Amino acid sequence: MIQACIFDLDGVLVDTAVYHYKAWKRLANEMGFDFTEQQNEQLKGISRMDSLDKILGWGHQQKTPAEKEMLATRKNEWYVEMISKMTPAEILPGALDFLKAAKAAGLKTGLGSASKNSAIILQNTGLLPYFDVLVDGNHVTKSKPDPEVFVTCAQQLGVDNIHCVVFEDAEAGVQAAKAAQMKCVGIGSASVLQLADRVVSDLREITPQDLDTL
Ligand code: G16
Ligand code: MG
Repeated sequence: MIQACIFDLDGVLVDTAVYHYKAWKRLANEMGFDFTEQQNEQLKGISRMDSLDKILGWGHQQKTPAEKEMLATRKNEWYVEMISKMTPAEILPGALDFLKAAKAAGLKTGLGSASKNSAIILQNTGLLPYFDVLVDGNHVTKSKPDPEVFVTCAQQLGVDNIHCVVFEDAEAGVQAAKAAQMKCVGIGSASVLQLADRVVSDLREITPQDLDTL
């Protein structure tokens, strides 16, 4: 019996990947190289520092830990400037209705995101009141595919892992959910999210009542 829903943020509730891409691209361009939107796919769901390491690798750049800190901070300032202007219009299709329906069905709700900026995004889009618990990049030490973010969220919700469903758009996130022995609904392409129990294009395609059949 499913008792709680744990949502990833970027790619599930909102599309912040476009802002991450713009900010990382600006940083790469300043260093004299570029990367494609297809390469950007590999940054979805992974932490800020892991993203920077990948990008520096693509540009064949060697940086010291202190330089990396500075670069990540610069990127984050540009990113925060963009997400500060987000509005409820940017909530992905079906996400708000699903959250309302989950609450109405008596399910607990949590956020399990790699982002250290989740609170401002939820605040600006008006999604914050729909969450019982927020666990994000500020509260965990290990990134997805490690299950830490989802396990911590379930603990704070007071629900056993096996009674939780995770909603994820990234392969690393689906792996994290399965490593935590949780059910997982993949948002996106079935060929990428093979480990998910069910894959949908967006949250319009599923209702809380469907979750017990996963
Ligand atoms: C999101 C994005 C990732 C990003 C990560 C960290 O994860 O998908 O691309 O690198 O957050 O974000 P920040 O730089 O804001 O801490 P999720 O888990 O919400 O999909
Ligand atoms: Mg995501």
